[in-house]
Amino acid sequence: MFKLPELPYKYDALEPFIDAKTMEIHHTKHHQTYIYKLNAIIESKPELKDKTLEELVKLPETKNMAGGHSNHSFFWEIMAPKQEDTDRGWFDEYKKEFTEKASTLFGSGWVWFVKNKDKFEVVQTPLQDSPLIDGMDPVLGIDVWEHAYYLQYKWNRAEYINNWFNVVNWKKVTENFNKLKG
Ligand code: MN3
Repeated sequence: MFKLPELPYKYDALEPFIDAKTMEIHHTKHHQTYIYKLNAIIESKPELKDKTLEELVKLPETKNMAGGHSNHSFFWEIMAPKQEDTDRGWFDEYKKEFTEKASTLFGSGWVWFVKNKDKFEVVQTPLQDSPLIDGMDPVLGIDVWEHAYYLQYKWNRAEYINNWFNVVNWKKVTENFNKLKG
């Protein structure tokens, strides 16, 4: 049985860039619902009982709910209250493409900066598809489902994306990057 992980900060910690209400609903309703539904599927199919989350994101019958759980668990960890002056120069060459792909993704999904085989790249995934499905290792990723920003930003996804960079946990994602860079 999977359980909702606690956030490493308070719901209002990312204000003014992401409002407390959005964070609370996103965590306690959206993320929690993926977990409830994932657990229900597993309960109804004993053959899934011993699968890891990384395996479940790849299976047709669980990929939406397992991906929702996996993606959000990752997402909470790569955000943090605004930090001063963490070195993020390594991301400069990818930021424009990341922003473009996040702005133009049609419908609901995610945009990721990943290591894919031996190179780093920016990729979109539809709905709750996890980058792990294709064996990609995420460094950072943004949720561009409307539930991630609509209360505060309404239709203005571009403004959400721009502001979101202020609450990226640059210390953490720089660690991710350095680890994958090898
Ligand atoms: Mn979401």
